Amino acid sequence: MAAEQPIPVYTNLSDLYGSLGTSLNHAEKWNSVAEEFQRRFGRTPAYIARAPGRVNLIGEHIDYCLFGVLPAAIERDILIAIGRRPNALAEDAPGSVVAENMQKKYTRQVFAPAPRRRASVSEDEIRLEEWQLDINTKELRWESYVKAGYYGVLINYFSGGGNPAPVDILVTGTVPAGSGLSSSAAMVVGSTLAFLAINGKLDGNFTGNGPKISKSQLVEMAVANEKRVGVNSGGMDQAASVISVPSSALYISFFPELSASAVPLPPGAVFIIANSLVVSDKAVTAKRNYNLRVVETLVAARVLARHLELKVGNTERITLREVVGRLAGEVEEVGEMPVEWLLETLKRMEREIEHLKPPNSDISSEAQLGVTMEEMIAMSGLTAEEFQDVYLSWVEVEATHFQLYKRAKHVFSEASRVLQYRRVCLAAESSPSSSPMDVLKELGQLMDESQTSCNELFECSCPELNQLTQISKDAGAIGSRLTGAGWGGCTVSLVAEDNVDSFIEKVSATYGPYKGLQGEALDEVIFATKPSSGACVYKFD
Ligand code: NG1
Repeated sequence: MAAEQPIPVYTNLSDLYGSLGTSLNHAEKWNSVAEEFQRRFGRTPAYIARAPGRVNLIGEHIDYCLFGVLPAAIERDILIAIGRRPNALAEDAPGSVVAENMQKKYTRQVFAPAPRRRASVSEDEIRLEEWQLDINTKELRWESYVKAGYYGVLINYFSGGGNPAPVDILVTGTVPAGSGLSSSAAMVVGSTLAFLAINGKLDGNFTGNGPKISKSQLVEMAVANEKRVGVNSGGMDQAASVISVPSSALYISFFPELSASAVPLPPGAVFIIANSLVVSDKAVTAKRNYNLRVVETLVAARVLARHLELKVGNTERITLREVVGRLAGEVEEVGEMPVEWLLETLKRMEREIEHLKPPNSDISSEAQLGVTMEEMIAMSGLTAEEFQDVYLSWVEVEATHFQLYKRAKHVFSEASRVLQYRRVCLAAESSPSSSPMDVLKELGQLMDESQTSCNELFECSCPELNQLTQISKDAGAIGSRLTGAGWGGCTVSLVAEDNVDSFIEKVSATYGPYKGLQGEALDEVIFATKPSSGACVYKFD
């Protein structure tokens, strides 16, 4: 399975470029980071780690409910060149880092992990806390993501002894920040890989022996590492950045465990990313947006489980995917249930969600579908204290009404759309006789339905994203939707190969914020992307 493969380490440029699927512009980028490293640090780097951003084709806000999603890695990526500091001075702290960034606005940073031993705690705790790196989650800076990746390497590989190498690193990247293309996951994956490579840890497991670190192990580390910058993400971004393969989307399922398989995309399908230029700062709006949705979907799961008389522990935070599994009698040890069975159970759930509407109320409009905190606690069957402990003690949320019905309706329908999208792609591959345009239309319709659901039920769109998807449809997109968390950021549109230029031209001329943009500035905000391969490392001689 794709996720169990080792991380590719290339020593030969033609293998590297071949694996990326494209050559020329990639070759230039890799050369320029190596040359710049040489110029700044006086020697060639030992490794360059690459981690791509991702675009989610379909399956929004369902990864943290443990339903499968369908992202693809994009060509835009983060490259991190790294080299041991030769002749490290005696006073150099172990594992100290000089970090530079090719973008001028990100200034040079020097930091070192501090060994931290606390005499009063148990042996286990000493090992876990042995290294300390300051990451201020209230004020994230570019190097915070570098530190987050490094931290995981320190904790996993240097807690039992040994000193990490003092290094110089140079970072460059083309994934726009804060736009739903997972620049943060790419930074953290890239940094984790660079520090693993330079410390000789790519070749073994946590004990330094045994098989090479697998892609799924790197994903697990990167998810844990990203939590250090305060993001409780679902795992889609890191998995897409690490496991993706060219020309395909990646079906990633999270239950009963992380697994990933390539879904070949139909020939002639081009995905165009357009940035709405609305910046949504997830950390700032979390209590009304992202984190509130996480809590609403979790509470909806408990209420449904209670209504369906499924067994759920009082302190358990059951997810909507687990409710579906328990209802269907899925045996976790056997793996994910067959797709048809899952689709059928999802259909049933779309009926059961009626029970998430407010009790005893006469609902005449969608706006009244939410429940108050008191109603929500009563529906959960928990005491107020239990509810607080399980659902509110770890996260801050703010709402007068909680939209359990709408959120669950989005999640179940979106989970079905992912499975249908995947089925259409797989069917097109196995019967190439089907009309290519019909295939694209089926995919486009699922993307459009996803956008409507994100807008009306999950309420994670915004006026600009709605406008941009509409403009995209008018400009010839077969389907168009927001991608990533939403509330700003990018859209992804499915466009037939022959229409790409006219599509970009029309959207650029119509979407207000693009007026006046030309050349590189325009390429920055609207661009076609080919699904690219996942993270890798290049090793210099
Ligand atoms: P963005 O904000 O696009 O990186 C976020 C989450 C994903 C997923 C999507 C919504 C993070 C780092 N990522 O993506 O896991 O939940 O929203 O589908 O929070």
